[in-house]
Amino acid sequence: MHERLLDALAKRGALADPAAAEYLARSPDPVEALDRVFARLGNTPLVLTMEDILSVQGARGPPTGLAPVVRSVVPAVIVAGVPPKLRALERAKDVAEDFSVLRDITGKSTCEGTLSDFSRYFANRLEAIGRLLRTRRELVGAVDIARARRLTREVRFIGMVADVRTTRKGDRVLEVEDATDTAPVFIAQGTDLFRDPVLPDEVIGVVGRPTEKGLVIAEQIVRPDVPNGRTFPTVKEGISVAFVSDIHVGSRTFLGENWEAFTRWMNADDPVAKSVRYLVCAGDVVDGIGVYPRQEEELTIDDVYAQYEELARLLAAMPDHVNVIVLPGNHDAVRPAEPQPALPQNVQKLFDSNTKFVGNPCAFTLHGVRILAYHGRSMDDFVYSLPGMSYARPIDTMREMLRRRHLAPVYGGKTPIAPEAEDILVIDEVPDVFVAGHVHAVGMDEYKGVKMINASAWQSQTVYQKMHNIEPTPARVPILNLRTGRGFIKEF
Ligand code: D5M
Ligand code: ZN
Ligand code: FE
Repeated sequence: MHERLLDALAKRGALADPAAAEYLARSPDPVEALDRVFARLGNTPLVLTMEDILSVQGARGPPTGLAPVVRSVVPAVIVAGVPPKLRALERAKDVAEDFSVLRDITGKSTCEGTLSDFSRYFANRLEAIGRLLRTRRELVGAVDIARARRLTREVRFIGMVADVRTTRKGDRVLEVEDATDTAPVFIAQGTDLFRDPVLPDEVIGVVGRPTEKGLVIAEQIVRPDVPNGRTFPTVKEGISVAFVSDIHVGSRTFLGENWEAFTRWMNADDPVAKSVRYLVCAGDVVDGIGVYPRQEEELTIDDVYAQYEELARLLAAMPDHVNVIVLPGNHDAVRPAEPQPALPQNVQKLFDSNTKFVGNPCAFTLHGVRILAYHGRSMDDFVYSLPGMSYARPIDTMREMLRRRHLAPVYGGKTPIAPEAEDILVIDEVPDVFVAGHVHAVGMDEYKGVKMINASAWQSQTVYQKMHNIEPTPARVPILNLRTGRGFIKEF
């Protein structure tokens, strides 16, 4: 949505449904248009709807500056700034816990990092994503690469991208590999295919024409993607889930006062706050020690256990009926290689029983809603490797992960990956909600029925971020109502 419009809505403690938001965003000056609607409405509604806008346009016709009505083709997406209708809310303390872990490496890690571990890992990735690709209409009749190389008609095959290179003329060649052979796949510059770059180690489907020289000219690159037509599950409990990330307790730049404001709100007599039954913490819950050079200069708590103790104290101040789900990130006290197991017992024992510890990534359900939580380290690789990606727009990289059905496709980049027997970084089942953090920017959107949330941070701009021009949007909490599937972002 229009950023200034979002800000203006937030400043009024407000709220617009998707159609109204899109309608306003299309006017030449959305903020002015919003102000005019509010002025004519008299009092600010909880949720500004299209009906509200139409009602103030009345017989006098549209207020100048407002674009003609455009029927929204956007499905009921989550729109930042839209708290749920009151009747959708229930008191969380009256609702029993319903949480179960579906997929998590904790206690199941087997890899030792040997060469055979690596070949087994990549074979598993190829197999798992290959299985998803084989259901695609475009790949019916796909053959293995050894066979494809002997054919002269149009070929279809599935493989892992072993290499991406640019020719002297500026075209692109992918080396695509399966267990039988490797094929060079040619993508001409200036084509639509060229504008949708392929990452190293992605698993893709190729539809193309072999040339006499042994190249395959790509006609289509097929991604496993998310199937169309997904809908949010039906949940009878009107409870909410709040998402936070990157608390970085122990850092000088930890935003303690904002966190306190969040805690106060959670304990306040607010219908939305009272509906929050779960708090998901998507990693980097403390700043850690020795994570980057000279980190000690930026710490207020220079002992990692003391950092977790402080976090435990902060979480204990949340209402008793709020269950907290904590996954680790790259600053936390577990192995950095992904998938990361849950924080160790000696850390867990510092917390009360309302706090549950899971691995990174972790797929779990809350009241039947499938949630995929991932700290998001691989966003560093996406921003580095994919033109158009930015630290300020994590949602874009999350969409790219969903299209590729993999959380961290690039091996050997900034994201350390452990070669486990099963590649659980593969998004095998499409989640209803996909949450990440890491880049300290808030975001909420929807892609083919999957709600995507980036959970902001509780750390102001660090020295590193200042040097790299990364502008965080901290102290914002995306909150999702499980009954309506709608979310909004609350700023503290
Ligand atoms: O990372 C917070 C943000 O800062 C995220 O956008 C990555 C960026 N960052 C911070 N440190 C580094 C290094 N050393 N390399 C690359 N990118 C970095 P967080 O992990 O939460 O501190
Ligand atoms: Zn962080
Ligand atoms: Fe991080």
